[in-house]
Amino acid sequence: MLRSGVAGLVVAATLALFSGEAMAKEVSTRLQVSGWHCGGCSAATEAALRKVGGVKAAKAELSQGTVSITYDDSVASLADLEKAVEKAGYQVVRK
Ligand SMILES: [Cu+2]
Repeated sequence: MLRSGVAGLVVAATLALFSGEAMAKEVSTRLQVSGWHCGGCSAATEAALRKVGGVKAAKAELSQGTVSITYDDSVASLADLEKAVEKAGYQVVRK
């Protein structure tokens, strides 16, 4: 009785974990950034973005002047990402 109760709890916790993951909405965006001069600039921008809550990945393309970001849009907004880029000292080019 006790044993099956514990097993049931473990199953419930596992299910909750999986459903929580399925509910997180991951979206990707690419921002055009100006003000980069070298790889240090793009790396600093990536690092700043990765510190934003909800951001899963940030990958800068120095030659393109872009940074691709994957984030959970129930946690972070596009405005949060732009703010992080600007706080790092660069500008987001809005098309
Ligand atoms: Cu630089």
